[in-house]
Amino acid sequence: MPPVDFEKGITASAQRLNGRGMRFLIIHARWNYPVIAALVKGAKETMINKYNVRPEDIVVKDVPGSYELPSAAQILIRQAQTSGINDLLTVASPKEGKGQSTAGGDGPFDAVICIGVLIKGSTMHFEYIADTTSHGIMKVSLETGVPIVFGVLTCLNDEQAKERAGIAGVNGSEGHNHGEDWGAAAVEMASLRL
Ligand code: DLZ
Repeated sequence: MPPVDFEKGITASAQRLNGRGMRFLIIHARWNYPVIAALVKGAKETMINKYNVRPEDIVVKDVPGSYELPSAAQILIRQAQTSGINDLLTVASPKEGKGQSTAGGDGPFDAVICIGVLIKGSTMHFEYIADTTSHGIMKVSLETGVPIVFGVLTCLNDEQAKERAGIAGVNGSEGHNHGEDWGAAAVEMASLRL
């Protein structure tokens, strides 16, 4: 049988997506921060540069670790559904600075990206956190009706994490920044809500 030629990873959507006026929340863990920072940057830059999202319509919040992502998502989604996102912008992540929403006006989030990096250690922590976090994120998404992109890397070692964040590893390979895919997925999922 001849070898099958296929593109690994995500194929671009056939839709023409435009994120202008949409509001997004990125919540990221602070564990394994250099990798996290690259992933958050990849997601934000893709939304802004490829999908026309206004920087001021992306709220970035941080939590201690990946385990905290689902509960933070639920709290912030509900807060925005009740009061809009402008109150959240005044207390945005210190690393990101304060934003101001003007484009889409105030209102709920159209999609959320939860970003974390889990690296396997010598105990069972990794398995428990990965399992709980992935199920928790889906549960919050289904309960709130807001799409949440699963931006949690579950890696066996540091090199795998760096490679998936587009950071050069020991062999010089930069891999691919998965944050870019998550940014595109957030805009595509938000477009379902229009
Ligand atoms: C405790 C822990 C461990 C061992 N490893 C990671 C990790 O690789 N990535 C991550 O995001 N968080 C880790 N944490 C922290 C937990 O997610 C959580 O913050 C703590 O257990 C407190 O609830």
